[in-house]
Order: sequence, then C-alpha cells, then structure tokens
Amino acid sequence: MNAKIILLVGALALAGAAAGAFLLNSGKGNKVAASAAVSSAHSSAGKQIIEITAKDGYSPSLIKAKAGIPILLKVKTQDTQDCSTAFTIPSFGIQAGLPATGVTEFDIPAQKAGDTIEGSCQMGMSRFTIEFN
Ligand SMILES: [Cu+2]
Repeated sequence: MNAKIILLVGALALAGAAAGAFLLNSGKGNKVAASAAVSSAHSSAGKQIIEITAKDGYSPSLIKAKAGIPILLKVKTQDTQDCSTAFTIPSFGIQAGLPATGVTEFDIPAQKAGDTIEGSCQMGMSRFTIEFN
C-alpha cells in the first residue's frame, strides 16, 4: 500500500465531512413555511435554496426565485404516502422516488429571468412552478 495515497484519501474524507457539516449548518434558519402559497428562495454559499414539501401535493405551489443563481432544490417528505413521492421535473430529466420521510436534494443550474420550471408528480396531477426574475 502507498502511504501517500492513504493520507490523501484521509484528507479528502475529512474535507468531505467538513463540507457536509457546513451544508447542514447553512440550512438552519432557512426554513420556508410549508403552508405558504408563495415563497421566495433563500440564498446560501452561492446557491439559492428552494424548499418544497411533498405531501398530498407540493407546497408552496408557486415559488419566486432569482435568475442567474444556481439552485439547490430541497424536497421534503414527512410520512408522505401519496403519489407526490413520484417526483418529476421533466425539463431537467429529474425523476425520483422520494422516501416517505426525508429530504432529497437536486442541483439545478442558474436560470434566466422570465424562465419557469414546472414540476409535478409522475401522473401530472399535483404541480408546482418556480418563476425566475
Ligand atoms: Cu399524482
């Protein structure tokens, strides 16, 4: 075994843990009220964080976000038993089976002003829209 490689792997693991802790901390205080019909995105570490709750549909169903800033989309489920766990954003090829409870993150590149992103459950019954300005 090469000792240098082992050291390098160890350093990378530490860096990864530090970055993970930072992400966890940066998420605090950025909670969006799930019941709000319209919400604005928050920003953190060069990305704007958009939080959506998936349970009996998606809330908020309309989100206002900033153009020109990459998006970290966090989709939260909490004992979600309906088809909103079959999460899709077709224009980005996103298709995910969400856990019944948890937070699933998606990276979405920066969008232009006037762009919209449409997401829905797989059958297209429950929908949400992100508008960029
Ligand atoms: Cu559905």
